[in-house]
Amino acid sequence: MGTEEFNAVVIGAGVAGLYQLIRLRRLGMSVRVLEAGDGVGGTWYWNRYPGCRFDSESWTYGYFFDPDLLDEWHWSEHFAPQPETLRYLNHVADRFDLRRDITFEARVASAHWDDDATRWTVTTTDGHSYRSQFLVTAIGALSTPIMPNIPGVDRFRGESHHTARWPHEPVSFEGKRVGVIGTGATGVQTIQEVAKTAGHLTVFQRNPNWCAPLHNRPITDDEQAQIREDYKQIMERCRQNYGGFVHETDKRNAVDVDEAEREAVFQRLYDSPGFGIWMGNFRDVLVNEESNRLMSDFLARKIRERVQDPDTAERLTPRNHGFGTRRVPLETNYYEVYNQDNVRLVDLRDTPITEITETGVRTTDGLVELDMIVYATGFDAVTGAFDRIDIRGVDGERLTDHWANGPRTYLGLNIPGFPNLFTIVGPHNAATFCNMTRCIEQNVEWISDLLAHMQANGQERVVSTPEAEQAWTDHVFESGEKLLFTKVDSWFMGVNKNLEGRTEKRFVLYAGGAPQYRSRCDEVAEDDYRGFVLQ
Ligand code: NA7
Repeated sequence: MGTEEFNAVVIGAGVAGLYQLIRLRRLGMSVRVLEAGDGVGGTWYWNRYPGCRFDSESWTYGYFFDPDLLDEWHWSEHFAPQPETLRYLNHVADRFDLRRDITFEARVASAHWDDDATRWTVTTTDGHSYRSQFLVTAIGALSTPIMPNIPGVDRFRGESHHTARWPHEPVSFEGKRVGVIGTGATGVQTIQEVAKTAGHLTVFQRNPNWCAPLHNRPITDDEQAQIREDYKQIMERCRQNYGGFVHETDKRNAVDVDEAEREAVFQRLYDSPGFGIWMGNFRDVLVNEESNRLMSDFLARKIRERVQDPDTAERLTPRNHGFGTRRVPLETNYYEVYNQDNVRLVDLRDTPITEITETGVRTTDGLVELDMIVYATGFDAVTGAFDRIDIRGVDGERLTDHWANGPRTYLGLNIPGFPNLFTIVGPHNAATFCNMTRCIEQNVEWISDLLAHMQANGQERVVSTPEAEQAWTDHVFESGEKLLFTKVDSWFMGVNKNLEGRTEKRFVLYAGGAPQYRSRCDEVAEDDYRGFVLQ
């Protein structure tokens, strides 16, 4: 098989890969996008589980780079469901005629750098190879689903699905005995939906999370018109917000206002749509233990109000971490599900799962017989997709070796020893903790500007220095120090108990916030790409 030559190879045709393709074309580059799925959409292609939808306001998640695109697309709901987002990304692919540069069902196995030739050789699992001067990974932070390390996982003879590998055909729960394992953001969305039709639903919960109401509703024509009119302000608000959301942080500390006022703010946030409760709360809620406890107590009261059985309410209330220190699932009648006769909560802290059998899930309390098991057990987050590609840089250095003690990068976008490689939403990049498209656009535009700069200066090779990497890694650690989430086990901190060697916390995110990240990237560019060697 011959090797095809391109100026750039992009891995992944999700939100990041599609936009990167558009921008590389504008630089006159020949580009090949390699996509494992048989369609575009990335996250929104793979995650077809029931109830999957945005937790970002739809109108803040779409691309902002093209005013005509903004003008012509109508989101039907404030928090659009997955099929609509997938339609949107397909629309983008059609509108910009992107498919002709994408190879589908092409899963990348390796990417090796040849320093003499200044070329990457990228090989797919089916044996095709591609050579390019530049390589951009757009492989997602939550794209490597993980099954639980429970004995017998392959033995179950009924239907079973991981939420991130959901079938393309409709799945019916009607009258079935369904078990859902996992109560993260995905589990919560799934449970709400499955409970509507399942004959019986058993939720296997290891740890509860602090959930908050989504308050979704259709977008009326008047609202649509208003959103269009307000786009400039919406963009600016997203630019200012820590996580790229439209919400504005309350400049006050929760501990500095009196109880009545604090309670009123918490209630207003609880009654408001989206992540306002997380991203628009008092500024100290995610850093001050006392403020965090006040918020958590408020939510614990809400759970007790909404769940009829006091024992179940207690089991649904997190006791090992405070509000917002793990990803906040947004919900619609999630807690009320536990008031239904056809739903039972199994608390795995008391009765752990011992095995999956041919017919169900066995806990220390006995066998729960099931027709279907849904695994909402999450991902090998942030570094998982990188670890599954054999990426080698100068002198054959493996990226997995470079990151053996945790990721190290410059700006979360490049790694010393790995020239002409850019990692959109890579570890230590603000995009890992962001209203994704907002940070992805920043990543893509910054990379594209650097490539334009190289073209203008006749440069062929770019790589960051070890000193720049060290300084950035130090900054990443420092920027997270004060945040309470760094003390809690979750995928934010690289903990995954299903994977060997991943029980200890390690920094995989950038916690300094999107605005600070953007200004640091801009400073680097203005300072002649400080920290990079351009040749
Ligand atoms: P998460 O947030 O990683 O949640 C995974 C859930 O699965 C969580 O409740 C886990 O419990 C549970 N889990 C994982 N392994 C097991 C085993 N072995 N036994 C029982 N329960 C288990 O993944 P999501 O898909 O919900 O969300 C990922 C992100 O996608 C989310 O943050 C959004 O940004 C979109 P644990 O809490 O570890 O005890």
